[in-house]
Amino acid sequence: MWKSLLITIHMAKSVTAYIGIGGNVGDVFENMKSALKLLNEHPSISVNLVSKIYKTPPWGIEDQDWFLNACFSVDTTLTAQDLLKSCLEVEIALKRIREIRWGPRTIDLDVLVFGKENIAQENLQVPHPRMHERAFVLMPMADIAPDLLLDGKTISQWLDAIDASEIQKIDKALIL
Ligand code: A4P
Ligand code: MG
Repeated sequence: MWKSLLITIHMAKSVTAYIGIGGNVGDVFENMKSALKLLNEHPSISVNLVSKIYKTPPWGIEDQDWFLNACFSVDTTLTAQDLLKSCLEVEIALKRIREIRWGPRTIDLDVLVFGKENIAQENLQVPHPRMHERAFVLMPMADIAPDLLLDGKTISQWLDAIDASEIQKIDKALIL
């Protein structure tokens, strides 16, 4: 029995995933720290690399406060769907209320990349379909995975192709 348990544990495949985190309501820095801590407490998720934090102009709906954004990688034995579920649970724990798409929020967690998987399900699209056009994703992703390939180009190449001039690095670090 112990042998089969050990084999089962050994076989659980670990995947590296990248997650985007951001918000523009309340104490976003504290919410980001709490989100990372909560995810890292999950027995099947370990937070690995964490980017710097950036102050970013609102994308999509421009008439709202600027955001703080960052990205981090996790190693996980969860499926992509279960990782998304854990992210949504953390958003709820941090009082995220869903009102307007692209609107103000305390915290948003987006699964950007999940290993080499391409997922096109109704509730989950990975790689995140809009990440290569967003400076608020590419800038922090370039801190932790500049050479990661996305649709034939690296994160650095995608970042070079867009205007990221308004984005400001802030002088605070996300540490677990
Ligand atoms: N969903 C599908 N794919 C994913 C994925 N890869 N990761 C679904 C996470 N969720 C995914 O999301 C709606 C549903 O998307 C989820 O229930 C999930 O099943 P949501 O967080 O409720 O809504 P949303 O975030 O308003 O919509 P959406 O389309 O996810 O928007 P984005 O792409 O997250 O953009 N400007 C700046 N500067 N910084 C930001 O962080 N964020 C947004 C939101 C807009 N403008 C921003 C920022
Ligand atoms: Mg979202």
